[in-house]
Amino acid sequence: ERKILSFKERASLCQHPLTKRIFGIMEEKKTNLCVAADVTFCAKLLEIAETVGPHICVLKIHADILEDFNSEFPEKLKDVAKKHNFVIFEDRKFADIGHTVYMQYTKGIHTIVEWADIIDCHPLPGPGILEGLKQAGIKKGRGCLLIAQMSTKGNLVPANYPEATAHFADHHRDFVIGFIGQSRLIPDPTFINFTPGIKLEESSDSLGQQYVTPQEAIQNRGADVIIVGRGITDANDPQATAAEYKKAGFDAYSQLL
Ligand code: 5BU
Repeated sequence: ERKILSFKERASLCQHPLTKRIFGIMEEKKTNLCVAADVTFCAKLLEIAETVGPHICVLKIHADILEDFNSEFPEKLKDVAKKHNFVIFEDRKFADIGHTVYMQYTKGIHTIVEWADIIDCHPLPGPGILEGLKQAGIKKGRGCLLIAQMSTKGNLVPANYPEATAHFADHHRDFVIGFIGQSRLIPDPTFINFTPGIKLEESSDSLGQQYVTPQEAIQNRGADVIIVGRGITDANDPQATAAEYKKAGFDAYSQLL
């Protein structure tokens, strides 16, 4: 029995061009892997992007941990993204009032809106946060993920928060392209579900991170895209390991078709 729609079918249902594009990349490159490149120097990040580029649909970064961030870096990253056909996700987790997030998105040294295809925000402040981000993002074709749940031990996200988040997304379909969470919020196939906290073996780190396997995330929790950081970036051979995660993720998806 077929449990899900293919990425190709989902691409055809999407209104948002960025969602369409991401599902298209996932179909074409046969990957539902997003690598989290959490490193502190631009050259290292660009090296990871080159290495894992062929195996990913999305590269997730934290620009604010780069010690030598400079205005040439986003251009270089965009070139690698173009070469290997993946999209760039700045995991900024905006969480302030609309006016402030608008400035954080467009100003400062990072000018995130100029280069990040995807950003994310906490829905906690209410609709104003999306209205602020939208003012800058929509005209550039950007998309935003809503953080519905977190992977960390003891997080304070209340049980009814995911439902409220889904409702929120439904009212901002021109900008919200999906969710970050530990399980699928709503069946709607036009939203993409990202899940962090992934390793090939179930484990945890010393600061509250909790990991589940690609198979568990995709087959039991409804993840579309798995986010893998240290499982790949700390491996002896990040390229081979990325290929391994890609296969685990794509096989788990294919088995549901
Ligand atoms: P790791 O090295 O695979 O643990 O990295 C996970 C990444 O996903 C890291 O960049 C976090 O900032 C990000 N993350 C997360 O781990 N858990 C969450 O609930 C959210 C984001 Br939202």
